[in-house]
Amino acid sequence: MMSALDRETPQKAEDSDHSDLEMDNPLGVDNTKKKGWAAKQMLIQKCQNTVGTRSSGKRPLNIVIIGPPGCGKSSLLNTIFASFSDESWNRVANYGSFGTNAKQVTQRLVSYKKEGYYTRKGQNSEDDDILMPTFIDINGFEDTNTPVNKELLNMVFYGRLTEYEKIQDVLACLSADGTNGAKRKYYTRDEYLVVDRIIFVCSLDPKAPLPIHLMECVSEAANGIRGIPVFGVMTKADKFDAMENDEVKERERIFRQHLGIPLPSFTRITNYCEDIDEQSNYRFSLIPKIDIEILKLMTQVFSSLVKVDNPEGRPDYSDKTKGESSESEKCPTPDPLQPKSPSCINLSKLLVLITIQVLLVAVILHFGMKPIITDEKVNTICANYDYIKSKHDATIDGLSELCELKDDIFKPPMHLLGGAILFVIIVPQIVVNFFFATSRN
Ligand SMILES: Nc1nc2c(ncn2[C@@H]2O[C@H](COP(=O)(O)OP(=O)(O)OP(=O)(O)O)[C@@H](O)[C@H]2O)c(=O)[nH]1
Ligand SMILES: [Mg+2]
Repeated sequence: MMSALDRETPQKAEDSDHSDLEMDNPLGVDNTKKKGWAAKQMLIQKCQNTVGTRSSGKRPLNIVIIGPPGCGKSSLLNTIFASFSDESWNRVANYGSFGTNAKQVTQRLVSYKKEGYYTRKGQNSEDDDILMPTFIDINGFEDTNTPVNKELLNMVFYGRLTEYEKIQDVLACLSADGTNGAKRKYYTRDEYLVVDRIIFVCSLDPKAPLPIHLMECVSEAANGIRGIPVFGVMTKADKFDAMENDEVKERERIFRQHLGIPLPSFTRITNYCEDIDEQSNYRFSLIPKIDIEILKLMTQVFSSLVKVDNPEGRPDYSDKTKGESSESEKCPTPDPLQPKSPSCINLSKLLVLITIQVLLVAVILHFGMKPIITDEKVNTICANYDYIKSKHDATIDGLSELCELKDDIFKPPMHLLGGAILFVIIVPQIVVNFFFATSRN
């Protein structure tokens, strides 16, 4: 069995003058002659040894990538996957989907398990079960350090969201039903991917706003209960250099400060992207110089010396409204820090509803039940008819009956009136309850 180091030996001699982007055989994959290939192999081996194999009884690490829109999260994932490959870069994670105003369209949780990105074998045949981590790509976090954002981050960190779950749906639930409503929905599920490492990504571009509030929020949520190790990655090192640009240097300092991370947990990288090679030749080959920077970071991220402080620690999942009256089930306890639930019927809304119902009843009575002829007119007609009848001793079919029953005509039809009143009382209640129920789901 040829080890990774065995494979390196002839390559070391060939790590010669070739430039990083030079390819002898563009479509034939000939990475072995590039500078840094041996170092790349050594780092991959280190990562493999660090994560271990299935026989260890451990589960693969779950690593979440978080950062502002368009900072290069998905590109970083593709670069990580490429750095573990001996062949070429591939578009595994969908990147470049953000709009020009850096506002993302859909925000979902997408995970990349070993089977989806890792093709290498281990050093020995029994290493085929190498526990390569699962990476989680997610976007859609606002640059705020609010209880809502922290709750959202906790849901991600504690495996409460499932595959392709939309961040907007969770936010809508949090704002409609409050923290307790969201707990009822998300914390009663089985855990999906409980996060073991967080990589916070941000661009080195000094023109892009630094998401300092989100960084603080991530740092606080990470340290809250489990103590999840945080790493900081700054992208676009191909364009921005802290050595040459004081603005970039200051940006790096603020980035690390707000994340609260030591220097070994920080790195600046260049992703495989069109900017470094317009022809995207890396689709057929690799650039070890890029891979090495990423792999160096991965050795730190995977390291067993970097541990989750309290692996079994979980937030308080208990629903504070449980055990209270059934009314509290319908209307979650208002959280003073949360925006008020629009679906929650409070006293003022109830009064408005009753007022509307009373007005509707009055309108129905006034217009709906009003006869089209007044009783005065009917009395006059009947008086005239009586006079004519007595003079000419003649009757008109129907008119006699009409005049006999004229008092009943002006009595309101109680069955219709009762039905209409019931209608205006019951229907608005049903409509309001319907909206209340749907907004809770
Ligand atoms: N020059 C340069 N461009 C980069 C780098 N990393 C990413 N980009 C570019 O930045 C753009 C955004 O990259 P994405 O990976 O889609 O960013 P994202 O953070 O996943 O974006 P959202 O998922 O929309 O939040 C793409 O056009 C990338 O090519 C880098 O290191 N250097
Ligand atoms: Mg993305």
